[in-house]
Parts: sequence; C-alpha cells; structure tokens
Amino acid sequence: MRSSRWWQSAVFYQIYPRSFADGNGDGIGDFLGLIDKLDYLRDLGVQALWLSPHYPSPNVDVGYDISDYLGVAPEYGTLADFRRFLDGAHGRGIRVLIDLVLNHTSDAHPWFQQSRSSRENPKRDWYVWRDPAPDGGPPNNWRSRFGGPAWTLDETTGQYYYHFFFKEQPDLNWRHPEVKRAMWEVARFWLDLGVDGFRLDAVSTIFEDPSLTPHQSSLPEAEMLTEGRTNRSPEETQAFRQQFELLFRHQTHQPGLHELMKELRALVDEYPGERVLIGECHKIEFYGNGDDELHLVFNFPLMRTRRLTPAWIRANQAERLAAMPPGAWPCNTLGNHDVGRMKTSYGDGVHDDDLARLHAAMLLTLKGTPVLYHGEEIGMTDWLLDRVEDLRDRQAVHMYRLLIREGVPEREAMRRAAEMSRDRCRTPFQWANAANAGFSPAGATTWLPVNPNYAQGVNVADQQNDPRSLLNFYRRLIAARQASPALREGDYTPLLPNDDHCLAFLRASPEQRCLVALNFSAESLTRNVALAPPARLRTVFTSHQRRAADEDPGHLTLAPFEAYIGEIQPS
Ligand code: TEU
Ligand code: CA
Repeated sequence: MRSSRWWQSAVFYQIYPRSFADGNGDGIGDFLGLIDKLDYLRDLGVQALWLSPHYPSPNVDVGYDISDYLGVAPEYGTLADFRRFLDGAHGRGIRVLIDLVLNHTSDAHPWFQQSRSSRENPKRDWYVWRDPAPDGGPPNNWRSRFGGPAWTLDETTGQYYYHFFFKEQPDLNWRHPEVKRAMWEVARFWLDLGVDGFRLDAVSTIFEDPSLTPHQSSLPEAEMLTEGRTNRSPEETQAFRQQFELLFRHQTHQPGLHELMKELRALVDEYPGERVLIGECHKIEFYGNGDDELHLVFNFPLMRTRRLTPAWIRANQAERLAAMPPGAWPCNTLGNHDVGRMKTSYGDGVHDDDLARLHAAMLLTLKGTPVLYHGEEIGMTDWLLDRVEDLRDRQAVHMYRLLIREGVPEREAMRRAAEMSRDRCRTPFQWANAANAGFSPAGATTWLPVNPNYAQGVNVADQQNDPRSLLNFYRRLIAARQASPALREGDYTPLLPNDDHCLAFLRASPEQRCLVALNFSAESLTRNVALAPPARLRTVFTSHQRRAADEDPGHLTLAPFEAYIGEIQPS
C-alpha cells in the first residue's frame, strides 16, 4: 500500500468568504477578517481550506458569476491581501484550494461583452449562441437550473445565448480551443501563485448536447428548484433524482467531459507539491482510473436523505466503495453553501445537539477525506428569512415569484422560498455574543441578517473555553482522527450489518486497527462486536465520559447517541 497523500489525510474546511469574517466593518467578509482568523482554523485542527469564489463579480450568484478570473473582489481585498492570506495559511500548515468556475462566466466578463457585441466578433464562439426557433422563441425547451428557460435572447444580434444557471451566467463554449487555452492560463496563474488546488464548480454542466435534443421531463419548476433540500424519504429521493436527471440529461454529463478533466489533471500534476482537484460532482466516473482524473469527488448521495440512519449510511458506503476504481479515495461531507446546514437538515427537533455530534463523528471517522462547512463546528443552523427583500439568493426570489403567480398566499410563498433559499446556510459566521455576532462591528449592516441564536451560545467566544461545547467536541474529534493512522488512512469494514440503532465499523491500516461504534438511538445499548482473535479496545475517543480506559468488544455499552472509538489491542 502506498503511503497516504496529504489530501487523503487532511481535514478540509469550506470558507464562504462573504460570510466568514468582516475585517473592515462594511458588513461583508474579507481577507483582512480571514487572515485574523487563521489561528482559529489552526486551533480547530484543519489542514486545508476550500475558499468559495474570491474573484471580482457582480454577485448575481454571490461570486459564482466571475467577471475577472485573475483578480480579487474589491470588497474582499487585493491580490496582495490574498497572498498574505495564502502565506499565513501555509505558515500554519494549512493548504488552500480556491474555487474554479469553468462552466460559465459573468455576463459582465469582457469575454462575454465582446462575444455579444456582434456575430463577427472573434470571441463570438466563446459562448453558446443559437438562432431563435422558427416561431422566434428559444432554440429548444431546455431549462435553467435556477429557473426559467436556459436561453436568453440578446437583442443586439438577434440570437439566443445558453446559460445553465442564471441568465447573468452565460455558458462558455468549451468546444472552442481558445476557451480552454484561456481557462488553463487562469489555472496556471493561481497555481504559480501557490494555491494548492481547485474545487471545480458544476463540472457536469461544462458541455451540452450540440444537437439540442429536447428534454422529456415533466418535473414542475417549483419542485426542481428544491433540489438542495434533504427532507425526502429514500424512495422520494430516488424518484426525484430520476426526474431531475431526466430534465437535465442533454445539458449535463456530455461526451468530452472526462477527457477535459484528464487534461486539467495533467496540468496540475506538472506542479510540485501535489496540487489537488475536488469536483463539485458526485459520479464515480470522475475518478477516471483512480489516478488520472479528479483526486476527490464528493459523496453527495450520502447527504441526500432526511435521516442519517445506520442502514442508510451502510448502504451508501457499500455502494460507493464497491464502485470506486482502485486507488481512488472517498470524500464525504454533510453540508456546503448550497444546502441546508447539517444540524438543521439531519436533526429531529428533539435531540439536535446530540445528533450534530454523532453526525460529526460519523463524518470524521468514515473512510475518506472529510469536508466541513464553516459554522458547523459551533452548531450554526439554518436561518429562514421572512421578508422577500432580505433574500440574496436569486433562486429563492424566483421561487417566491413563481409561487405568487401560482396563487400561493404571500406568507406561505415566503416560507417555501426561505426554506429552499441558499441564504439559509449563508448567514454571517457567529464569533461572539456581541452585536452582529462579532462578524461585523456594532452599527454595520451585514450583507445577510445574522442568525439571532448567536445569543444562545451558538458562537465561538462562548464555546471556546467550555470543555463540553460543540466546538471543543470538534477539536477533540479532529485531533483524535489526525492522531490515528487507521482513521486517516485505513480501510473500512462494516460490522453489525442489520443493526437499526448502531453503526459500527472497523478502520484498519497497517499500523493500527480501530473500531467505531455510533449509537443513533436515544436509549443506551449493548452490543457484541467481538473480534477474532479476541482483543480489548483502548478508548481513543468518546462523546461521553467512560469509567474504563479499555473495553470488552464482546460487551460494549454505548450511552444514548454516544460516539465511541476504540483501538483494538491484541491480547
Ligand atoms: O452549484 C452547482 C449546482 O449544480 C447547483 O445546482 C447546486 O446544486 C444548487 O446551487 C443547489 O441549490 C455550483 C455552486 O456550488 C453554486 O453555489 C453556484 O450557484 C452554481 O454552481 C453556479 O456556479
Ligand atoms: Ca468587509
């Protein structure tokens, strides 16, 4: 077995720069603030950051509409600030991945400005232009993932341009060699600067079917817009995914994609120090042969459920791990800037604190690189806006208008829009029980309202010195994981295959074997996880107090919602 790579054993942490820390008091997160929090990140124990887009942007999609790939958004700082941040992170042993949006640019990007200026412009074919249908309407029935048609008519030249996301995010035409050349230059610019890799945005959408085959789906728009929600049963999830994939069949996962990813992999492999690609995609195919495409592919299927039950997790692991090519390494996450916060999504409304710990323990002990989303370590929850003018996620505004048009009463429409709005998981980070949660100084107006639960202990300052806080639970758990070769690098073997309440598995590396036992029930329970040959367990980590420093696996008692990790001691 080859020794593990840094990106396999690192704990990753996603930072949404607009919401992390406001250093200059204008209500918007920035590099000044971020630099100031690097010690916090080091003390948390993470080894890598993924930074959501930091580039200049009109912010129609909060930075995912980039108007200059070689710059830094002025509200976040300057390129010099970025370098200081990068150096500061590296100086603390923390690597930095930035977000690379390949599929589309902002409509304010000079490339698109030129492209739209005339049919003869040399950059015309850098984007996807088509003539209107005979009736003057859009070229076909394709939908935008963010609502409405995927085509927008540009009056200047009388043609439609294609956009998988908002109309302010025109898709690049990746079949044009110059587009590729330009974007690879962008990648090199940041790699030369020293970034450790890229999180690749929306990779599956890069190519579309050139013959514009219409879709055959009847998925209603309001339904489609709730893709990021997890409150579906496994059966509903399956039915929804089928319809969703049918709807976008000809706009995603088109031929050429894997060749393109292999090319980008070869490019990053030219750089020293193992630069890394994480795809915002879930299909195993993106691993290529396990060593020639993306390093990491998110295990999004794990997240797509209302309840994280032992049976669900076991089935996910069985399916996923069996499908992976040799050498490929899993990547697990329970939240990001597009979906509900894990504490809200997977809570039961009664034991949310216990479940947040249990789920964190699961995330940090399963085989694979864990990716945390900022704020989960202090138990931040979804915050549902109740005024339409506060919504910053334009997808939610679209949803709201759609529901009003359908005759849904205002309050109900607002509630449903807020529930699917990505704003719910993007509220400012809660640093203290202070004005604006310590994110911005008193008197500032933050870009999204602060979740008022900062005053109920959901903040760093209150949790910092409380040994029983969620923050210190995360710190302890991350430290236990990072000290354990088995948890970082080991194989995964499920135990107790039919247990409804206990998720138990082994993680084994050449140096060490660990047993992980997670009690998903509100009752204490005792299990026989005896191993052959007989062995004792040395307690490595537990979410609860334990009397003994070692345990008999033949008779392991777990407190309600206990997360237990024991190292197997040969007797
Ligand atoms: O998301 C890609 C994506 O496929 C979305 O459908 C995602 O599932 C959706 O946002 C959930 O509501 C990426 C980014 O993560 C997202 O923030 C961007 O808005 C999008 O690309 C466009 O760049
Ligand atoms: Ca600021």
